[in-house]
Amino acid sequence: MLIRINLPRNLIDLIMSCVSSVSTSILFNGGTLELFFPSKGIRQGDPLSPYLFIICMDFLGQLTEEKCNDNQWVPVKSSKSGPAFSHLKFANDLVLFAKANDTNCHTIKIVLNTFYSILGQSVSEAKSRGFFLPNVDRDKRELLSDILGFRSTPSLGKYLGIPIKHAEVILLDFWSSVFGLRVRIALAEKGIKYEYKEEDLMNDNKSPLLLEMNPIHKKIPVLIHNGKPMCESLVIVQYIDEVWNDKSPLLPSDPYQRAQVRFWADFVDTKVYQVSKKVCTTKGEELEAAKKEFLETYKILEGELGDKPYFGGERFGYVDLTLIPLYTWFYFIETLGGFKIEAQCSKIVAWAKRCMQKETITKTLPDQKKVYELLGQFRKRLGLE
Ligand SMILES: N[C@@H](CCC(=O)N[C@@H](CS)C(=O)NCC(=O)O)C(=O)O
Repeated sequence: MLIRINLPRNLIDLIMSCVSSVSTSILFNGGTLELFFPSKGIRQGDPLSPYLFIICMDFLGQLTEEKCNDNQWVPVKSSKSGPAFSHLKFANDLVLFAKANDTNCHTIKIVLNTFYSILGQSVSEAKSRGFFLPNVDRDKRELLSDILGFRSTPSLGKYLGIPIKHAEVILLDFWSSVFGLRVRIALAEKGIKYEYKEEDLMNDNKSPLLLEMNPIHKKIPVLIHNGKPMCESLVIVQYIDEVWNDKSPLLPSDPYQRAQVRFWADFVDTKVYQVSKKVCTTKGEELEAAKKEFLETYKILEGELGDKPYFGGERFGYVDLTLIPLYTWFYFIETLGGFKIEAQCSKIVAWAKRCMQKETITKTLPDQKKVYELLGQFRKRLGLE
């Protein structure tokens, strides 16, 4: 490599004599053992090693620049008129930047292979990751990750020990909202860090941010990703599943299966949620009728669940996520209605308990007793108590 970067012959000889003449001995019981010559030359910590490291990394920079000049590697720009950059290097932390296409990924692979073939070291695939911006779809990510030989990641993690804030996620929500909970479960399933902002819905004191981000419905949940807002829990969950698609898939990839799970999620919204609300907000005969309809609706869901552990089959999926927040109302509904859901819908209760064994669910769902108090307050406000 020293020849390849055109160092003068006498300097190369000097460096190589330092590298190859190194000897080591071990201190043992107060004395030194016999000298030996490490086959790989100098060790980490040797005064010469940082200089050699800088020369090597500079060579990698040269290889990268050559490819950028030949237009085989299109670097990334910080803004439309901003400077283009292809790499960030500090010590052994290396970040390469390129437009997400086949040519660029092939070039990166060639550059890394050239670098490592000359240095005699290979890239650690286990320690390397590909990070893609949200506009790169799932298929393309997979294709490009295959070319690079690295797995893709939704987070760049830390650079020089400092977390890289590449995607800002903010959630406007209300602690017990069955709609907001869907989004929080999806974020937990995907392991996404986000800023949670509680809205004061009880006093109808919505924040200016909520009114600006959801001017149509003025409702939570609203997810703001890199400054861009989106509304409606089921829309948000699908967005999360598409953008952070390398972990815990929520919707199936088959179009027909996707249509099916969307149907059942819609059923939860239009039927299960509505009938649960009816139970919570009625009394007397109306309540009795609502209870009956409630159990009938859950019976339909039990039919869809069949013998599967989850609506998603073997895995917790989109329909499970859509429905499980309503489980937080069960204690209130049972107490109010004076009946046990489990007595008639044991499959649903078993399913809910199964979901509750997942950390992402238990850590997200509020305590049923707290929800009980809140729903009781609602009933009082409605003049039902
Ligand atoms: N269909 C919407 C429903 C959202 C919704 O009803 N949010 C309620 C809280 S649970 C809300 O913001 N209510 C305030 C209001 O109606 O002013 C979704 O799925 O996100």
